[in-house]
Amino acid sequence: MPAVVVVGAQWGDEGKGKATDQFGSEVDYVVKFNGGNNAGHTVVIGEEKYALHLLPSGILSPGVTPVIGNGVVVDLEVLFEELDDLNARGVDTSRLLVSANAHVIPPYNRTLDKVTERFLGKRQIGTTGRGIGPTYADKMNRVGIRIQDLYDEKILAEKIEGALDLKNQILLKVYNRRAVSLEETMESLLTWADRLKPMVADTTLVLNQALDAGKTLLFEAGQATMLDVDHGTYPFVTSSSATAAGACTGSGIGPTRIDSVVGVIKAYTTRVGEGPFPTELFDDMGAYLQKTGGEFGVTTGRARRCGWYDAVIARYASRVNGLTDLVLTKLDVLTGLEKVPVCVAYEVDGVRYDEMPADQSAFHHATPVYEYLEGWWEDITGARTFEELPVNARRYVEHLEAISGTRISAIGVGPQREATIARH
Ligand code: 2SA
Ligand code: GDP
Ligand code: MG
Repeated sequence: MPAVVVVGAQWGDEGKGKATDQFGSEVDYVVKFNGGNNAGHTVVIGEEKYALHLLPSGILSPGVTPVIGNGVVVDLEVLFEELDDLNARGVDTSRLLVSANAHVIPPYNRTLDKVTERFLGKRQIGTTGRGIGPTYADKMNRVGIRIQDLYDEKILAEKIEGALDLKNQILLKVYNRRAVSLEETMESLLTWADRLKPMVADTTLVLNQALDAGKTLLFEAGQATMLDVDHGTYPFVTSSSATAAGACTGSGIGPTRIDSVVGVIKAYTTRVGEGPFPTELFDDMGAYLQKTGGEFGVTTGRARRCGWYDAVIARYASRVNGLTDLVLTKLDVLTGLEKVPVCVAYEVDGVRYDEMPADQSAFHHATPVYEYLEGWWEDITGARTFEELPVNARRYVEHLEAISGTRISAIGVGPQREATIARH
C-alpha cells in the first residue's frame, strides 16, 4: 500500500487519529492535507493520551516523517504550542515538514470567525472559532497569506495590506469592532518565521519523490465526509475538502498514485456543531451514548450530539470517497444494549429514500427507517480476533458490512492502540 488515504465517513471524531497511528510502523510519511487546528485527533499509547490538532498523528511514530500539506491552514502560534507540548513529553518532532504553499491563519481571521458566528445568531454553523472558514475564504478570494510570504517582508506587507482593506471595513462597519493594523499583524506572523524556516519545504516534490522511491505515504483527513465543503451537509460543513479527493489537491499527489482509501466509521453516529442529523437521539439513550462513548470535542470540549448508525451515510461515504475498506470503531460502546437500531433508509413525507436525498430539504426532514439488531452483554474490550466477539456483536458487524457498501477490515474495541481486531 504505497499511498493510502484515511478519511472520516460520518461527521468526524470517528477515531481517525487512532487508525492513522496504527499504520505507524508501516508508513514513512503521514500527510495532513486539509483543515487546521479545528481538528482534534486522539491517540492513546499505553498510559499516555495525546490530543493532536494541527499536527498529523504520524508525529508520534518514530521514523515517520510528518507533513503539513499545501491544503492545510496553519495557525503558527498553535503549531509551536503543539510542538513544544510534544517536545516536553519527549516526542521527537524534528522531522516535521510544512508546505511553503500552506496558508497561515492571521489573527484577524480568528476574530472574524467568532464575531460572524455571533452575528449569525440562530443561523450559526457552530464552528470551532479557530479562523478556519475566513482563511479558506481568503484563499479562494486570492487575498490569503501563505507560509512562503513570511520570507519576503515586502510581499507580506503588500498582501496583509490588501487583505486588511476589506477586513477592516467588515470589522468596523459590520461588526463594530476595532480596526487591525498592518504592523500588529506583521509582528504576530513574523514572530514565528525563523523557527519555522527549517521545516518549510516544497512538500509536493518531496512526496512525489518519496513515492518514486517506493516509500509508503498515509494521508490523514481532518473532519469528515459529511463536513466536506462540496459533499457534506452544506452550509453546515467545514471549509475544506475532507473527502479522499482532497488528499490530491491538498498535497500535490495525482489521483493515479492513490492505492487505497480507508473510511473510519463509528458503530453509532455523532456530530458536533449545528446542522441536520437524521438519527440523532434527544432522549436518555443519546445521553447514554455521549457518556459511555466520552463524546466531547477534543478541541473545544463541546458535547457531541449522538445517534444510531446510519447506513445511508455509510453508503454515501463509500461512494464519494471510493472507499476500499472501512474501519469500524467504538463497537465496545454499544455493549449492554438489548436491541441496537440501525438506520437503513429515510422516509420523507411518506417517500422512502434508500440513498442520500439530493435535495437538502429532504435530508433536513428525513426520518430514519430502522432495523433492530440483537445486542450483547459480554465485555468485548479484550477481544483481539473476530471469533472472540459474542455472536450478536459479530452479527452486528456483518450486518453493517452488508448494508454499508464497503468491507469492514478492522474493528475498534477500545481507545488503546492494541484494542483492535483485524478482519480481512
Ligand atoms: P470549522 O471550525 O469552520 O471547521 O467548523 C465548521 C463545522 O465543522 C465542524 N468541525 C468538527 N466536527 C467534529 N470534530 C472536529 N474537531 C474537534 C474534535 C471538534 C471540537 O475532534 O472534537 O473539539 O469541537 C471538528 N472541527 C470542525 C464544526 O463543529 C462545525 O460544525
Ligand atoms: P478523530 O477526530 O477521528 O481522530 O477522533 P477523536 O479523537 O476526535 O475522537 C475519537 C475518540 O474515540 C477518542 O477519544 C479516541 O481515543 C476514542 N476511540 C477511538 N477508537 C475507539 C474504540 O474503538 N473504542 C473506544 N471506546 N474509544 C475509541
Ligand atoms: Mg476529532
